[in-house]
Amino acid sequence: MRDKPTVLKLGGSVVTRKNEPLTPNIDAINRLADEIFRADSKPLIVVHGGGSYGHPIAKKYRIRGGFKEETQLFGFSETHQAMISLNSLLTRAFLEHGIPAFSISPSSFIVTHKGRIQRLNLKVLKSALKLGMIPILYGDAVFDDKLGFTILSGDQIAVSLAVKLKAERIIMGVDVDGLYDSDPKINPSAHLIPELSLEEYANVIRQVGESISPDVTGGMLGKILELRVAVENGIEVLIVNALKPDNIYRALRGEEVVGTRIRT
Ligand code: IP8
Repeated sequence: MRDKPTVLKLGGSVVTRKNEPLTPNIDAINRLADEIFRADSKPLIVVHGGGSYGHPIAKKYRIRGGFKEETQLFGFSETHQAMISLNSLLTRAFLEHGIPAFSISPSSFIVTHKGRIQRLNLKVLKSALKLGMIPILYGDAVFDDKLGFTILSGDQIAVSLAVKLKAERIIMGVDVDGLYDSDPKINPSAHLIPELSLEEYANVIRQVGESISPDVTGGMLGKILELRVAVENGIEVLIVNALKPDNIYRALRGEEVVGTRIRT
């Protein structure tokens, strides 16, 4: 067992079917559980996104913007429950594939300030890691000391944990091959950026920000903005397509894999 942990983020568009409400991608979940088991890379923390579980409910009740009226309380709780359901599916699949996974609910140990994580009590997580367990967390509906409540993305959790625990690397499992110079879902001649240094960050952010369509901006642009802090802290980031078989296995093993590698 290495001593520096790896943080693996599995995107919501990987573990759910993004356009079908409350529909998990069971095939992907089982395949990823098998890859994580075979890779046997510890210490490991897994964080997953909301996809078609958390996002539609959070949007319907306008949870991200904070508490405004009482009916939202139901939406806040429903969003959290949807994420618990998705997390249960993943945790169960992991256990059945021989991974000693342990589910940890972010809203029970994180309170944000205007949407940002201020402090983290890492006691529970560290105890699980010490025993050789694999904590599995998720983007969640959390309490916020200014907004009342908000949505905390799995990306922010992954980066925050990686920085606090001095992780070796963050592997971002997404539904595209990595970071492109424009949106590959719209522009067929978009180029994959295989390597990115901190120096090139500003340029790439400008380029990606200008070229990407507004509805996906939150996606990849939000991700690389969030990941910057990790890179500044010397943590290597690898963005790979987790829908392609064996990519996560190879990334966890440190083997060659198509994707975008970001380092200082
Ligand atoms: O999919 C947000 O996490 P993300 C999860 O990582 C919810 O942005 C609750 C919508």
